[in-house]
This record gives sequence, C-alpha cells and structure tokens, in this order.
Amino acid sequence: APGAEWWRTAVVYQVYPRSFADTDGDGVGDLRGVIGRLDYLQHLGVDVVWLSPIYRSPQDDNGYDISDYQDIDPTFGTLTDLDELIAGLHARGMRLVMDLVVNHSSDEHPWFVESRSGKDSPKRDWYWWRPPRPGTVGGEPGAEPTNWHSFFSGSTWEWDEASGEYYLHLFSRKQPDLNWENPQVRRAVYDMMRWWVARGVDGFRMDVINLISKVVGPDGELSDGVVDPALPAGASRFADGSPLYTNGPRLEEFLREMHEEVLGAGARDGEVLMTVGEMPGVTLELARSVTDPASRELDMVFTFEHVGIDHGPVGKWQLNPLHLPALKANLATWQEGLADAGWNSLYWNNHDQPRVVSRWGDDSAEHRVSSAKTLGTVLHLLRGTPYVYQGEELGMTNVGWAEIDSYRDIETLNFYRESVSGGASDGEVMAGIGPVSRDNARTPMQWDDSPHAGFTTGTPWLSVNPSYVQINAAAAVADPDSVLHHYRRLIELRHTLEVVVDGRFALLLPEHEQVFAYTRTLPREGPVTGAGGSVDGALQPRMLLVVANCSSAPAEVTLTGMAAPLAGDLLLTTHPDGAPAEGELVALSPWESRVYAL
Ligand code: ISL
Repeated sequence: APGAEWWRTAVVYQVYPRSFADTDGDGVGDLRGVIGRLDYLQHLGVDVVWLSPIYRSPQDDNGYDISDYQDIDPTFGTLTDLDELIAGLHARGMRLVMDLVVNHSSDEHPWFVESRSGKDSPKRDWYWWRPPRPGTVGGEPGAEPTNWHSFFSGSTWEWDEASGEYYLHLFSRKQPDLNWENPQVRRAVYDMMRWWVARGVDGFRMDVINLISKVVGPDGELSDGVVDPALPAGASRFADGSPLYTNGPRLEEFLREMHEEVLGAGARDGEVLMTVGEMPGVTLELARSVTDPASRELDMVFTFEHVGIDHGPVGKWQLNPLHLPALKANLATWQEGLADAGWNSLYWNNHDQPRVVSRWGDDSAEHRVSSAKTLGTVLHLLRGTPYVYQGEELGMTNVGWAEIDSYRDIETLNFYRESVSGGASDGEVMAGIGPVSRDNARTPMQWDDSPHAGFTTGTPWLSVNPSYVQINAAAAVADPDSVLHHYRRLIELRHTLEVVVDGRFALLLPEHEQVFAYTRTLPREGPVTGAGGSVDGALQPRMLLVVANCSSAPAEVTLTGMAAPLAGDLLLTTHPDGAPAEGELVALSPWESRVYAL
C-alpha cells in the first residue's frame, strides 16, 4: 500500500559520525556523541538519520573501507552503543538508515586477506584479479590490465607481487572491488544485510551501488577506456574507464535479487525499509526504472547531475560559477522525469560535496543567512525526499584552507600529489582544491562558541572552521530568524501539506538568471488531506508557488497568470518585511524567497 511508503513524507538527516560529536576526547566523533544529540535532531523535525559508516575499518577513506561489516569500529563505540542509538531514535519516532559499502571492502577484510593468499584461494574469485597485460612485466608502468583512472588518482590496479596478479580498486588501493559476478559474494552481502535488519535498522544508503556490475567479455576480460582526445597529451597515462563499470549490464538484476532476498515486505515484521542508491553517472532512464516500485529494486537514488553542473572541463577540481538556468533545467528534468514513476532524492550537500552556501549561495556576513535559507527553500519544496547534511541547517561554510597540510581527505591528498608530480604548481592545485575538497564538508560540527566549537575536549582530527564563533547550533537555536528555524519550518511544511509531498512540479521563468520560481499543484478533484493524515483538509492548499532570488542583487519578475496566488497566503518568507506583490509583479531583495499558497 502506498501509505506504507513512509519515506515519501520523510526528511533525512545525514550524520558523518567522525565529525559530529566526540564524547571521549580523542578528537573523533562517536556513537555516544550522536546519542547525546538526538533531542537536537528531534527539535529540527527530521524523520530519519543516515549514518555514514561506523563499521570496523582501517579508516583509509574514513570508514568507506570496511574490514568487518558486522562490528563497530572502536573509534566510534560498540554494538551496544549502536543498539542504544536505534532505541533512542525509535523512542522519538525516528528511524536509522545505515551506509552499505559493498562495491568494495577494505584490503584488511578477512575475505580479501584470504583472496590475496594465492591464486588457488577459495576466495580468489571474490575480488577482481587479473594478470599483467600480455607482453609486459607486472608492476611496471603500462602493465596494468586496463588503463582505468582511479577515482582517487593513479591506476585502478594494484600489483600484488606475492600472488603475481593485479587486483582492481576503483577507489583507493585499500578498497579492493568485490566481484558481484560471484554468487557467493552476493549471498554473503545479503546475509550481512539481513543481520542488520534483524538488529533494527530501517534501511540502507548504498555506496556507489551502480558500480557493482562491470562489463565483462566472454572470457572474463575487462577492456580499456577510451582516452579523451581533448586532454593535453601526457596529462595522464590513464583513461576514463567509467563506461565499463558504471550502470553495468547486470546492475538491475543484482538489485532485484537483493530486494527479493533482503528488502521485500516482511523483512522485519512487515516493516517497510527505505533504500537509496548512490549512483554517480546514473541516467534519468535508469533512475526511473530502478525507483519504479513495480521494478522492486530501490526506493530512490542519488543523482550527481545537478552537483556536477558547475564542473569544468577537467572535472570537479575546476569549478565554474553557477549558471542558474542550467541548474533549474536539470532539476526540472528530474522532477518531470520521475513524476509518474519513481521517486527523487533531493540534496545539495553530503560528506563529499562542498558547502552549498559557499558554492552557490553567498557566504559573506551580509548574505549568508538569507542565501542558506533560500537554497534550502528551493530544494525542500521540490517533490522527493530531502536530505540535510549535518551543519547545513546552520548555514555552515567552506573552510577552503590554502595549505595542503591542513587537509586529511585521501581524494584531496592523492590529487595534490598526482598534480604536483605532473608539474602543476602548489598555488594552481590549491586554487582547485580550496573550493571543492571533501574536507569542506568534514570540518567538525559547530555546536557552540567554546573551544573547538564544542565538538571535542581533545584535539579534533580535522581543524574546526574558525567561523564557529558566529555560526553554531547554540546561537541558531536561540535566534528565531536563524537558518535552523527556517529549516524546521520547511520540514514542518512537508509534514503537514500534501501539496509538498505530491504536487506536480512546473518550472516558471526557465531562462531567468537570478530567480528560481516554480509551482507545485495537486489535481483539482478529490479530497486533500494532510501529508500525515492529521491536518484539517480545509487548510490544505492545492497549489504552492515558490519564488526565490538566488543572487546577491535585487531582482524583479513578472509571473504571468499568477496574480491570484500572489494575493494568497504567504506561507514562508526569508524577508518578513518584503514588498508585497503588485499584481503579477514581484520585487525581491537579494536572496529573498517566498512561498505562496493557494
Ligand atoms: O567525491 C566524489 C566527487 O566529489 C565522488 O567521486 C565520490 O568519490 C563518489 O561519489 C563515491 O562516493 C562514495 O564512495 C566513495 C567514498 O569515498 C565516498 O565518501 C562515498 O560517498 C568510496 O567508498
């Protein structure tokens, strides 16, 4: 029954535990830190916590390299702490979604240790082992089985001298890819997932799940990626292999099998689980197929198209200024594309993305608060399930350090090393890293204005952003005009208005370079009840109009045919003393946004 799909009315909050709250003074956040902040999350009004990985891990990629899927890393606590976290969430009517990282494991996972032990190991085929390219000597440049470039720089292949073959790692060399072609691997993953479901988790966020099916030739061969002719000669001897491992031929088959084995109704006493697949490079067509409930695969996916919209020709390390019409067009395509089948996830931020207020807002003292509120408004009133990344509700900003020594992220450090050894200057490389490094998202959560922002009594693993003196949760809770209270109201709108959950999306003024405007509309016929079923139908609007100035200059728009809605209720605004609309004409201050109901 559609009513059982609770995630359609939910808002998810992502906790990156390492940077959330530290209770034992070791400078790294922990599960007891999350437990201690549940009242804060309840006050914000979120329904679900997605917890980035807390499993046993050597922490080469901050827990996205797992050496035991069924235990907690001592840095974060114990299984007993996790049980207490689940109980604390459930007692408050909230749910827990765990990160599932099964495209790869850690190289220290016993599965890989055994696989590596020799060509005859019974687990050899659990990972991707391949001989050197014919006519070459293993370990020498050019001997790699394919020319693929790793997400984290260098080759995707690591030479293992002892067993005389290479293994595949799309990410770091400590993250070997699991071989999903092997049914034993899939069975082990499903068993592990069932164990977590039985323990009480309410769903999974699946790390790079669209990379699990590789393109394999008839004799098991993997093939070279095509070298981009636009790249300067000698830029890198590696090529983009992504078409050979992204959205692969067996992906949907594997997802259907996982659904049948683990996720189907009745997984735990008839509880409905929530699933979201992280899918860099997913197409709209594939997303629709995967998230159509009839397919029985996943509930929603994370697309990367909108967060790639400002990438330069060489990718994320060269960000361009945002061209608003392009962002609007992309979001509109996904809103329309998944209107009748499938479901969107809505996000600006996560632990891999720079802070949105610095990236697409204006983090100057003058505009930080209103730009954070306005970006929150345009995202949260779209159709789909919104995700709030820790600190986003405070309008936390990029830290953008100028020195490489301040950074800890493996992607950033590897990119720096590769670029500098390729001849680029420190200044050039740091100019790319500052605005986009993943560490911008990973500086510790800013709780108050005490030392280290109240995150730890020790030395934080990554320095706090000096902005904590002004930007912190204690100040935001105390200020009724804070970004935090604006996010609370947005979340409340989703919980109370059916039009926010189900209304059909229509983009207005697609070419406007400053203003993001759209409507959400419910059908004219039929009763309208609250999203939670508890609100008086008479109070339910059938139409919302969102008008948002996404720029630091004033803007004026004429919303043809909108005079009536503009005379209606103003449900939410960033500027309570803004000039009322005159007929169809709306004048907006910098970063002013309004939500009208009809
Ligand atoms: O960070 C990225 C872009 O800025 C992506 O390339 C990212 O590496 C990719 O989206 C996959 O991310 C996920 O898997 C990685 C892990 O490092 C990320 O933190 C995780 O979100 C490998 O497990």
